Amino acid sequence: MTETAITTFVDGKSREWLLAGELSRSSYEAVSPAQQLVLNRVGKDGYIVIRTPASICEVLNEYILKKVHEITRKRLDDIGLYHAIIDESEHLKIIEILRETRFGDFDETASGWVAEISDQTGLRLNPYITRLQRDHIQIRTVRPGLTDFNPPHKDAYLAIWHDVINIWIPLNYLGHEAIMPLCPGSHLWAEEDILRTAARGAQVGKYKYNVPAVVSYQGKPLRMIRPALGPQDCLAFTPCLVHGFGVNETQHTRFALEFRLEVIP
Ligand SMILES: O=C(O)CCC(=O)C(=O)O
Ligand SMILES: [Fe+2]
Repeated sequence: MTETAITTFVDGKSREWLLAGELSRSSYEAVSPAQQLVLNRVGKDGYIVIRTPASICEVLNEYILKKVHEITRKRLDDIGLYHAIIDESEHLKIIEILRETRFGDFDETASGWVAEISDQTGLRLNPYITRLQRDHIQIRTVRPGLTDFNPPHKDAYLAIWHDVINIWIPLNYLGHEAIMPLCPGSHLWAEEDILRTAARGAQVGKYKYNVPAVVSYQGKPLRMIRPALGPQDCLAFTPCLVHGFGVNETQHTRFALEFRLEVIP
């Protein structure tokens, strides 16, 4: 497989990474009526900062500590210290299990979160994603100094995400250096100016990704920024926005929650 050295900027600082996968110019079908509602809401940047719904961080911190204990019998008080006590084989088991998290694990509390996000975005939202035939609530773990993060991507290249809004929530706020990077306005880029892999066509290190990796725009490296988020904030963004490459430049493990909500036209 072809391996290409890619340069990506985050807040003006360049980083090199190796991508295994074939690259070609992008194309994309027309946005769905549901996605059009998201685009109307997120404006020219493609994302908005909203307040994190009450109790999410608390409930999810508890949930992670409990799962880590169930799987490894190790007791952790602060999820930020995860990397210091969990070894690689335990980590692989943990992420496998965390991948199976569902809204149902949080009962009625999760409906309250959806209602708060509906209120703040002014969109009618439903956790059940018709094209996926289930809900999507995913805990992402990025240990400091490791390549646990996904490559820059647009989730909307996968049809299952055509009708959703993405919500990204830091579960342990570690300041600016742990916020997920994105390219403001990239949802408006002409597709033929984007170079990317196909679905299931990207491998970075030992990880393979379903979502296509985006590597350049108009023949130039991506210039990503970490948006300004305070401790009580989260991001609501269109899946057509280029984001990811969440290098963790802190000394702690960064846990974030991503969930996707279907937009009802
Ligand atoms: O947490 C990250 O760095 C990536 C999250 C992501 O790709 C998403 O929320 O869609
Ligand atoms: Fe994503």
